[in-house]
Amino acid sequence: MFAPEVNRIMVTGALGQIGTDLVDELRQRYGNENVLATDIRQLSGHSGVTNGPFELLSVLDIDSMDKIVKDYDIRKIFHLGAMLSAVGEKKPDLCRKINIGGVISVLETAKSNNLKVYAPSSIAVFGPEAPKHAPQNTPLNPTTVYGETKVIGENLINDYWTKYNVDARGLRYPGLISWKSPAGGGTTDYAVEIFQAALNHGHYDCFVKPETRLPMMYMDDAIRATLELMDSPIESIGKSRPGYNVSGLSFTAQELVDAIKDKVDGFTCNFFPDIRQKYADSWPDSIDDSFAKEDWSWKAKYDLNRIVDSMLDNLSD
Ligand code: AKB
Repeated sequence: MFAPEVNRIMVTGALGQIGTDLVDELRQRYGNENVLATDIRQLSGHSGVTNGPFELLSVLDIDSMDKIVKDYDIRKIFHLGAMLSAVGEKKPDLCRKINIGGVISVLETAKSNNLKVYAPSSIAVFGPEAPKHAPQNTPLNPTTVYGETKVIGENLINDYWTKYNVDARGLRYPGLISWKSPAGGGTTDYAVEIFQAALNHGHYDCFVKPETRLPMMYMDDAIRATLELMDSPIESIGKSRPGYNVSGLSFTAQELVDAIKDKVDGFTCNFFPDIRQKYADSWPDSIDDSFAKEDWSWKAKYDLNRIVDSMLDNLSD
């Protein structure tokens, strides 16, 4: 079934926004049959990961995870199964359970099967007291439950590395903009939804204020950052291993609207801030990623114009 010489990879949360793009890239690099997509949702004909193996898997079901890892001879896990901020604040108990429990399942499975792990963190680890240009090292006092789960996830990665030598790594993802799969349940989702709305309706009702500035990144950059981090030799990975700051760009909601208006004739946007404004306000405006630059030579490629062009092109096809 598999090519024997390749390190087989498993992705959790493979049907989500990041998973869809990551599985695609991994399968192009290593062959469809060497990348196992898993998700708690059933694979449908519409999802982007139908071209290779798939297993239904709850990230809380550690026995099934262990069995699948053994059955498929998995050597590396990319753990993307998680709940995002907006949904997480509505269901805090479930958010803690899935986000913390999922990381524990993956780290335990990695410990007993000697696997390498990627488990992402987020800019949500920062709280309102952190500097607005967020440094790598600053006290982490998030005010969202989602942010708390990401801080705990980073601590768990550190723990399993120092105590059990599990080579797990993570990035603090900013808001991610992509077209292959819709975003869902996050605060930064407006920066994705707006493109589809602009093309389909010429109008978007935005749920944050026009002056809201957040760190953002195009998915191509995020996938490249993920794989560059994971492919870096262990000696180059420093103390930031559980959550490297990675910067793409930073813009306000109004700046995004203006950039889309330049390309979509007649596009209009109204602003009706809701509860997600509060989560956005608690996060930094931009990110200092000098540790990622120094340790493994990180550099983003996409600016706002390039993102807008690429999003509109791909969504119009
Ligand atoms: C969210 O909005 O919840 C995520 C994140 C910043 O981690 N995109």
